[in-house]
Amino acid sequence: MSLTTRTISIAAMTLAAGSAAHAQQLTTQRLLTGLTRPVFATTPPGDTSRLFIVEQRGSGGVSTQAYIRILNLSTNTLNATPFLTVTGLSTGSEQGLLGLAFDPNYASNGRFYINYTNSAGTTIIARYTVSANPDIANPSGTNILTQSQPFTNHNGGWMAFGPDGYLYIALGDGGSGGDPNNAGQNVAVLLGKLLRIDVSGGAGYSIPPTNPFFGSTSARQEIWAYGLRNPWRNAFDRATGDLYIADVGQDVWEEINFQPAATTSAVNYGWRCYEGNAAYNTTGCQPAATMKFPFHTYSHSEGCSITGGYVYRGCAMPTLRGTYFFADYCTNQIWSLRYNGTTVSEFTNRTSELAVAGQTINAVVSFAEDANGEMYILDQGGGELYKIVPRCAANCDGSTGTPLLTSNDFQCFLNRFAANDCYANCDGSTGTPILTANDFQCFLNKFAAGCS
Ligand SMILES: [Ca+2]
Ligand SMILES: [Ca+2]
Ligand SMILES: [Ca+2]
Repeated sequence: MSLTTRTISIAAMTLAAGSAAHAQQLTTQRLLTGLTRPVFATTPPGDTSRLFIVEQRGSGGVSTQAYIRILNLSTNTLNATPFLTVTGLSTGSEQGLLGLAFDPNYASNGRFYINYTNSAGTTIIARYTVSANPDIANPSGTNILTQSQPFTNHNGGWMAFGPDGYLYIALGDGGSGGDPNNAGQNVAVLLGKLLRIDVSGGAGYSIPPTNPFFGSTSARQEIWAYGLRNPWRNAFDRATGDLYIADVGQDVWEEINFQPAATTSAVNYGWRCYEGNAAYNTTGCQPAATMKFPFHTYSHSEGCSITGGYVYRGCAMPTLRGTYFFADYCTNQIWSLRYNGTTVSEFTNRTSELAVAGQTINAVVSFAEDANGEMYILDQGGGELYKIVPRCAANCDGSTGTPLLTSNDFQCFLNRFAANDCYANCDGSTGTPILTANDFQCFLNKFAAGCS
């Protein structure tokens, strides 16, 4: 069938395909239950078939042990054998295995990095490698960076490689409350910082020469940004390289900070001088004008501990591309917004939209992205993994009126197909070419099935 003929037949079907209107765009699929304190998930670069789920501790019934487990995304099944088992962990509520990052060259060097607190509560960043079996890691790693922790809380834990190929590591202020050791504002220590290191060498790490304190004898050269309390889940926008830092507040304010990709200097995000935009303890502090304040805050009337998410850049929900998701761990609220570096728009509470009858999304400890940019929610309350999906996959134009599906959606699909947009890969194929006549048939089927 030619494209033109198919277009006509598609258009003719718009009259037949009635569907109930739904004003909401999103819902969730619960992919897994029964995980043990899931805390993070990620994938090796370009690996669209698997999601690596980090359990915090208690895996296999052992309190000091954590697994990294592999979910096969084509079958939604977990591998029986963990990818990696980490032992000797500390067991405080904010301790355990906290972070995972795959090397940008993982496909060739098999390297990945984990962030955990050992039995002494010390933060360990360690390098591991995959074995000859792509689903199993070699059991022993090499410590490349350690940081003692004065208190059990505020360990940070997030790690990711930036678009520059350097490893970014989030460290909290060391804990207790109010940053009693003044770590956040002290650039002579690593706590309360975002670090940036070069792990591309044979062993250990080196300092990128473009780090703001490179060559300093008074400041720690690993520091990329400072003035952070407990940056709990940060994210690089995979399209722009902009960095979103969600910093957990002390008593009143939760905050999200924005670092444009072009940033080169050491940005001071304010803690313990400021909590959100409010003065917390300004004794001995630099002027506020030298600090960067969050672009979005919410008070403890709405939550108590922010969980940063990601900027959506996936295929399935094209009208949401560029939308940043985040949540509150305590009140189970999930929000989204857009931020262009100046202005917040489309601020939306997504909580009821993402809820499914009979399921409860609570204790949202992290979001995750797969290699296609589709987004997931890790629910520590039920040990669950949810995927954020369109409520109506054929609603290509993201319309919210009645009816939801119209001829505009066919035109939208055709346009996206012509533009080689991954939304048009309706059948989820992975071969070459990725867009074929099957995708038209698939879209027709989804349209005809309607939406409820
Ligand atoms: Ca701040
Ligand atoms: Ca529509
Ligand atoms: Ca396809």
